[in-house]
Amino acid sequence: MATYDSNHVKNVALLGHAGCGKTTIAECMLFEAGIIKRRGSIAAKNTVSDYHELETERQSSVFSSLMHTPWKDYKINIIDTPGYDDFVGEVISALRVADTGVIVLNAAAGVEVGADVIWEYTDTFKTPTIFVANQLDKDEADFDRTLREAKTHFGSNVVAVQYPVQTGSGFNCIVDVLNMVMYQYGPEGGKPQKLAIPDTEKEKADQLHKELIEAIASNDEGLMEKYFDQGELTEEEMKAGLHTSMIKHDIFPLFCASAEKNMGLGRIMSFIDYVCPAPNEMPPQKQKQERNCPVM
Ligand SMILES: Nc1nc2c(ncn2[C@@H]2O[C@H](COP(=O)(O)OP(=O)(O)OP(=O)(O)O)[C@@H](O)[C@H]2O)c(=O)[nH]1
Ligand SMILES: [Mg+2]
Repeated sequence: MATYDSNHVKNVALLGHAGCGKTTIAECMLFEAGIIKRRGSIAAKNTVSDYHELETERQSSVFSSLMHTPWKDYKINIIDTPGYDDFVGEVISALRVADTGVIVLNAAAGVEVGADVIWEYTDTFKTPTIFVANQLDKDEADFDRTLREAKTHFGSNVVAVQYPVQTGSGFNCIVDVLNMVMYQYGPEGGKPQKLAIPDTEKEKADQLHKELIEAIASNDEGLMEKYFDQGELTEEEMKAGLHTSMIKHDIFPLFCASAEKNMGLGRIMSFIDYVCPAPNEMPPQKQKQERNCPVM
Protein backbone atom coordinates (compact mmCIF):
# COMPACT_ATOMS: atom_id res chain seq x y z
CA MET A 1 0.00 0.00 0.00
CA ALA A 2 1.24 3.50 -0.86
CA THR A 3 2.40 5.68 2.02
CA TYR A 4 1.62 9.39 2.18
CA ASP A 5 3.27 12.19 4.15
CA SER A 6 0.91 14.47 6.02
CA ASN A 7 0.99 17.08 3.21
CA HIS A 8 -0.65 14.50 0.98
CA VAL A 9 -3.48 13.46 3.26
CA LYS A 10 -6.80 15.30 3.24
CA ASN A 11 -9.43 14.62 5.92
CA VAL A 12 -12.91 15.71 4.90
CA ALA A 13 -16.31 15.32 6.52
CA LEU A 14 -19.49 15.25 4.45
CA LEU A 15 -22.06 17.27 6.38
CA GLY A 16 -25.60 18.52 5.82
CA HIS A 17 -29.32 18.22 6.33
CA ALA A 18 -30.84 14.71 6.18
CA GLY A 19 -31.27 13.46 2.63
CA CYS A 20 -29.14 16.14 0.93
CA GLY A 21 -27.05 13.40 -0.69
CA LYS A 22 -23.91 12.88 1.47
CA THR A 23 -23.86 9.08 1.29
CA THR A 24 -24.52 9.13 -2.46
CA ILE A 25 -21.67 11.64 -2.86
CA ALA A 26 -19.31 9.37 -0.88
CA GLU A 27 -20.27 6.50 -3.19
CA CYS A 28 -19.49 8.65 -6.28
CA MET A 29 -16.11 9.62 -4.81
CA LEU A 30 -15.10 5.99 -4.28
CA PHE A 31 -16.35 5.09 -7.75
CA GLU A 32 -14.54 8.00 -9.41
CA ALA A 33 -11.33 6.94 -7.69
CA GLY A 34 -11.79 3.35 -8.90
CA ILE A 35 -12.09 1.90 -5.37
CA ILE A 36 -15.44 0.35 -6.30
CA LYS A 37 -16.35 -0.87 -9.78
CA ARG A 38 -20.06 -0.24 -9.49
CA ARG A 39 -21.95 2.56 -7.74
CA GLY A 40 -24.33 1.35 -5.08
CA SER A 41 -27.45 3.36 -4.25
CA ILE A 42 -29.65 4.17 -1.29
CA ALA A 43 -32.66 2.53 -2.97
CA ALA A 44 -30.72 -0.70 -3.64
CA LYS A 45 -29.40 -0.61 -0.02
CA ASN A 46 -25.88 -1.35 -1.15
CA THR A 47 -23.76 1.75 -0.58
CA VAL A 48 -20.32 1.36 1.01
CA SER A 49 -21.11 3.92 3.70
CA ASP A 50 -24.61 2.89 4.86
CA TYR A 51 -23.71 -0.74 5.49
CA HIS A 52 -25.32 -1.15 8.93
CA GLU A 53 -28.67 -2.92 9.04
CA LEU A 54 -30.23 0.04 10.83
CA GLU A 55 -29.13 2.28 7.97
CA THR A 56 -30.29 0.06 5.11
CA GLU A 57 -33.66 -0.33 6.84
CA ARG A 58 -34.12 3.42 7.33
CA GLN A 59 -32.42 4.29 4.02
CA SER A 60 -30.60 6.97 5.94
CA SER A 61 -27.25 7.19 7.79
CA VAL A 62 -27.17 6.63 11.54
CA PHE A 63 -23.42 6.40 12.15
CA SER A 64 -20.44 8.27 10.74
CA SER A 65 -18.52 6.05 8.31
CA LEU A 66 -14.85 6.48 7.54
CA MET A 67 -13.72 5.65 4.02
CA HIS A 68 -10.47 6.39 2.28
CA THR A 69 -9.25 6.55 -1.24
CA PRO A 70 -6.17 7.54 -3.19
CA TRP A 71 -6.80 10.42 -5.59
CA LYS A 72 -3.94 11.45 -7.87
CA ASP A 73 -0.94 11.89 -5.48
CA TYR A 74 -3.07 12.19 -2.37
CA LYS A 75 -5.05 10.11 0.08
CA ILE A 76 -8.49 11.45 0.93
CA ASN A 77 -10.13 10.26 4.13
CA ILE A 78 -13.88 10.76 3.79
CA ILE A 79 -16.19 10.76 6.80
CA ASP A 80 -19.85 10.47 5.82
CA THR A 81 -21.96 11.82 8.69
CA PRO A 82 -25.68 11.34 9.37
CA GLY A 83 -27.95 14.33 8.71
CA TYR A 84 -30.70 13.73 11.28
CA ASP A 85 -30.12 15.93 14.32
CA ASP A 86 -30.66 12.96 16.69
CA PHE A 87 -27.21 11.86 15.58
CA VAL A 88 -25.44 15.21 15.87
CA GLY A 89 -22.87 13.64 18.23
CA GLU A 90 -21.53 11.78 15.19
CA VAL A 91 -21.06 15.11 13.40
CA ILE A 92 -19.18 16.62 16.33
CA SER A 93 -16.85 13.62 16.49
CA ALA A 94 -16.20 13.92 12.75
CA LEU A 95 -15.37 17.61 13.12
CA ARG A 96 -12.71 16.77 15.70
CA VAL A 97 -10.66 15.08 13.00
CA ALA A 98 -11.76 16.69 9.73
CA ASP A 99 -9.64 19.48 8.29
CA THR A 100 -12.32 20.41 5.76
CA GLY A 101 -16.08 20.30 6.16
CA VAL A 102 -18.06 19.73 2.97
CA ILE A 103 -21.55 21.10 3.62
CA VAL A 104 -23.91 19.59 1.07
CA LEU A 105 -27.02 21.59 0.13
CA ASN A 106 -30.00 20.13 -1.68
CA ALA A 107 -30.41 22.67 -4.50
CA ALA A 108 -34.05 21.62 -4.86
CA ALA A 109 -34.74 22.74 -1.28
CA GLY A 110 -32.22 25.55 -0.70
CA VAL A 111 -30.60 25.96 2.72
CA GLU A 112 -32.35 23.62 5.14
CA VAL A 113 -32.26 23.74 8.93
CA GLY A 114 -29.71 20.91 9.23
CA ALA A 115 -27.19 22.99 7.28
CA ASP A 116 -27.76 25.92 9.66
CA VAL A 117 -27.13 23.70 12.70
CA ILE A 118 -23.95 22.27 11.19
CA TRP A 119 -22.74 25.74 10.20
CA GLU A 120 -22.93 26.72 13.89
CA TYR A 121 -20.42 23.95 14.65
CA THR A 122 -18.07 24.55 11.73
CA ASP A 123 -18.14 28.27 12.51
CA THR A 124 -17.42 27.68 16.20
CA PHE A 125 -14.58 25.25 15.45
CA LYS A 126 -13.34 27.38 12.52
CA THR A 127 -13.33 24.31 10.28
CA PRO A 128 -12.36 25.21 6.70
CA THR A 129 -15.54 24.66 4.73
CA ILE A 130 -16.70 24.19 1.17
CA PHE A 131 -20.30 23.97 -0.03
CA VAL A 132 -21.75 21.65 -2.66
CA ALA A 133 -25.05 22.48 -4.36
CA ASN A 134 -26.22 18.91 -5.02
CA GLN A 135 -29.30 17.44 -6.73
CA LEU A 136 -28.99 19.90 -9.64
CA ASP A 137 -30.60 17.27 -11.87
CA LYS A 138 -33.94 17.72 -10.09
CA ASP A 139 -36.62 19.73 -11.86
CA GLU A 140 -37.12 21.88 -8.74
CA ALA A 141 -33.39 22.63 -8.42
CA ASP A 142 -32.59 26.34 -8.34
CA PHE A 143 -28.88 27.13 -8.21
CA ASP A 144 -29.17 30.93 -7.98
CA ARG A 145 -31.60 30.70 -5.07
CA THR A 146 -29.36 28.17 -3.30
CA LEU A 147 -26.34 30.46 -3.68
CA ARG A 148 -28.36 33.48 -2.54
CA GLU A 149 -29.67 31.62 0.51
CA ALA A 150 -26.17 30.34 1.35
CA LYS A 151 -24.89 33.94 1.33
CA THR A 152 -27.82 35.06 3.50
CA HIS A 153 -27.35 32.24 6.03
CA PHE A 154 -23.55 31.91 6.06
CA GLY A 155 -22.31 35.31 4.89
CA SER A 156 -21.04 36.96 1.73
CA ASN A 157 -17.80 34.95 1.92
CA VAL A 158 -19.66 32.04 0.35
CA VAL A 159 -18.48 32.39 -3.22
CA ALA A 160 -19.36 30.42 -6.35
CA VAL A 161 -16.51 28.52 -7.99
CA GLN A 162 -18.97 26.93 -10.40
CA TYR A 163 -22.48 27.31 -11.76
CA PRO A 164 -24.69 24.98 -13.83
CA VAL A 165 -25.62 26.00 -17.37
CA GLN A 166 -28.98 24.33 -16.89
CA THR A 167 -30.68 22.53 -13.99
CA GLY A 168 -33.28 19.75 -14.03
CA SER A 169 -33.23 16.76 -16.35
CA GLY A 170 -31.01 18.65 -18.83
CA PHE A 171 -28.26 19.23 -16.24
CA ASN A 172 -24.98 18.14 -17.82
CA CYS A 173 -22.72 21.22 -17.98
CA ILE A 174 -20.89 23.05 -15.21
CA VAL A 175 -19.01 26.29 -15.83
CA ASP A 176 -15.96 26.56 -13.58
CA VAL A 177 -15.01 30.18 -12.93
CA LEU A 178 -11.75 29.30 -11.17
CA ASN A 179 -10.09 27.66 -14.17
CA MET A 180 -12.53 29.21 -16.68
CA VAL A 181 -13.60 26.07 -18.52
CA MET A 182 -16.90 24.29 -19.02
CA TYR A 183 -17.25 20.65 -17.97
CA GLN A 184 -19.68 18.65 -20.07
CA TYR A 185 -20.84 15.25 -18.82
CA GLY A 186 -22.12 12.27 -20.75
CA PRO A 187 -25.32 10.48 -19.64
CA GLU A 188 -23.39 8.29 -17.16
CA GLY A 189 -21.53 11.23 -15.60
CA GLY A 190 -17.96 10.45 -14.55
CA LYS A 191 -15.10 12.14 -16.33
CA PRO A 192 -16.31 15.23 -18.19
CA GLN A 193 -15.09 16.78 -21.41
CA LYS A 194 -13.28 20.07 -20.79
CA LEU A 195 -14.60 22.67 -23.22
CA ALA A 196 -14.14 26.39 -23.82
CA ILE A 197 -16.87 28.49 -22.21
CA PRO A 198 -19.45 29.17 -24.96
CA ASP A 199 -20.19 32.78 -25.97
CA THR A 200 -23.69 32.52 -24.48
CA GLU A 201 -22.16 31.95 -21.01
CA LYS A 202 -19.25 34.38 -21.30
CA GLU A 203 -20.89 37.33 -19.55
CA LYS A 204 -22.08 35.34 -16.51
CA ALA A 205 -18.79 33.42 -16.28
CA ASP A 206 -16.73 36.66 -16.43
CA GLN A 207 -18.92 38.26 -13.76
CA LEU A 208 -18.58 35.30 -11.34
CA HIS A 209 -14.85 35.00 -12.12
CA LYS A 210 -14.44 38.66 -11.14
CA GLU A 211 -16.46 38.12 -7.93
CA LEU A 212 -14.28 35.11 -7.06
CA ILE A 213 -11.04 37.04 -7.68
CA GLU A 214 -12.26 39.98 -5.62
CA ALA A 215 -13.27 37.69 -2.75
CA ILE A 216 -9.81 36.07 -2.81
CA ALA A 217 -7.94 39.38 -3.15
CA SER A 218 -9.92 41.05 -0.37
CA ASN A 219 -8.41 38.52 2.08
CA ASP A 220 -4.80 38.97 0.96
CA GLU A 221 -3.00 42.31 0.70
CA GLY A 222 -0.35 41.06 -1.75
CA LEU A 223 -2.96 39.62 -4.09
CA MET A 224 -5.07 42.77 -3.78
CA GLU A 225 -2.10 44.91 -4.90
CA LYS A 226 -1.44 42.57 -7.82
CA TYR A 227 -5.11 42.62 -8.80
CA PHE A 228 -5.18 46.43 -8.73
CA ASP A 229 -1.98 46.58 -10.81
CA GLN A 230 -2.85 43.96 -13.39
CA GLY A 231 -6.63 43.56 -13.20
CA GLU A 232 -6.29 39.74 -13.03
CA LEU A 233 -4.83 36.92 -10.93
CA THR A 234 -3.43 33.67 -12.32
CA GLU A 235 -5.18 30.39 -11.54
CA GLU A 236 -2.24 29.39 -9.30
CA GLU A 237 -2.48 32.67 -7.36
CA MET A 238 -6.22 32.17 -6.96
CA LYS A 239 -5.71 28.63 -5.64
CA ALA A 240 -3.01 29.79 -3.22
CA GLY A 241 -5.28 32.63 -2.03
CA LEU A 242 -8.21 30.25 -1.57
CA HIS A 243 -6.02 27.83 0.37
CA THR A 244 -4.80 30.49 2.83
CA SER A 245 -8.25 32.05 3.24
CA MET A 246 -9.88 28.68 3.80
CA ILE A 247 -7.47 27.95 6.65
CA LYS A 248 -8.30 31.34 8.18
CA HIS A 249 -12.01 30.54 7.76
CA ASP A 250 -12.42 33.61 5.58
CA ILE A 251 -13.79 32.10 2.37
CA PHE A 252 -16.24 29.30 1.55
CA PRO A 253 -16.13 28.10 -2.07
CA LEU A 254 -19.32 26.63 -3.53
CA PHE A 255 -19.41 23.81 -6.11
CA CYS A 256 -22.05 22.04 -8.24
CA ALA A 257 -23.01 18.37 -8.37
CA SER A 258 -25.55 15.72 -9.06
CA ALA A 259 -24.56 12.68 -7.03
CA GLU A 260 -27.41 10.71 -8.57
CA LYS A 261 -25.93 11.23 -12.04
CA ASN A 262 -22.33 11.12 -10.84
CA MET A 263 -21.56 14.63 -12.08
CA GLY A 264 -19.17 17.09 -10.46
CA LEU A 265 -17.49 14.90 -7.83
CA GLY A 266 -14.15 14.33 -9.57
CA ARG A 267 -13.57 18.08 -9.85
CA ILE A 268 -14.44 18.53 -6.16
CA MET A 269 -11.94 15.79 -5.21
CA SER A 270 -9.22 17.53 -7.19
CA PHE A 271 -10.03 20.79 -5.39
CA ILE A 272 -9.82 18.94 -2.05
CA ASP A 273 -6.37 17.66 -3.07
CA TYR A 274 -4.84 20.85 -4.37
CA VAL A 275 -6.54 23.57 -2.37
CA CYS A 276 -8.07 22.26 0.87
CA PRO A 277 -5.74 22.21 3.89
CA ALA A 278 -3.65 19.23 5.02
CA PRO A 279 -3.72 18.27 8.73
CA ASN A 280 -0.31 19.80 9.51
CA GLU A 281 -1.40 23.17 8.10
CA MET A 282 -4.14 23.79 10.62
CA PRO A 283 -3.30 26.49 13.18
CA PRO A 284 -2.40 25.11 16.65
CA GLN A 285 -5.39 26.86 18.28
CA LYS A 286 -7.72 25.01 15.89
CA GLN A 287 -6.08 21.70 16.81
CA LYS A 288 -6.54 22.58 20.48
CA GLN A 289 -10.16 23.57 19.93
CA GLU A 290 -10.82 20.28 18.20
CA ARG A 291 -9.55 18.31 21.15
CA ASN A 292 -11.71 20.32 23.55
CA CYS A 293 -14.68 20.96 21.34
CA PRO A 294 -17.73 21.16 23.54
CA VAL A 295 -20.95 19.30 23.00
CA MET A 296 -23.50 22.05 22.33
N1 LIG B 1 -32.16 13.33 -8.02
C1 LIG B 1 -31.16 13.23 -7.14
N2 LIG B 1 -31.31 12.47 -6.04
C2 LIG B 1 -30.26 12.39 -5.18
C3 LIG B 1 -29.04 13.07 -5.37
N3 LIG B 1 -28.20 12.80 -4.35
C4 LIG B 1 -28.87 11.96 -3.55
N4 LIG B 1 -30.11 11.71 -4.03
C5 LIG B 1 -31.16 10.85 -3.46
O1 LIG B 1 -31.57 11.46 -2.23
C6 LIG B 1 -31.84 10.46 -1.26
C7 LIG B 1 -30.96 10.70 -0.02
O2 LIG B 1 -29.62 10.49 -0.38
P1 LIG B 1 -28.49 10.13 0.68
O3 LIG B 1 -27.22 10.00 -0.05
O4 LIG B 1 -28.93 9.02 1.56
O5 LIG B 1 -28.52 11.46 1.54
P2 LIG B 1 -27.76 11.69 2.95
O6 LIG B 1 -27.43 13.13 2.97
O7 LIG B 1 -26.68 10.73 3.11
O8 LIG B 1 -28.95 11.39 3.96
P3 LIG B 1 -28.78 11.12 5.57
O9 LIG B 1 -27.78 10.06 5.73
O10 LIG B 1 -30.16 10.71 5.99
O11 LIG B 1 -28.40 12.41 6.17
C8 LIG B 1 -31.56 9.12 -1.93
O12 LIG B 1 -32.77 8.62 -2.41
C9 LIG B 1 -30.63 9.47 -3.07
O13 LIG B 1 -30.76 8.57 -4.14
C10 LIG B 1 -28.92 13.89 -6.56
O14 LIG B 1 -27.91 14.53 -6.85
N5 LIG B 1 -30.01 13.93 -7.39
MG1 LIG C 1 -26.26 9.36 4.59
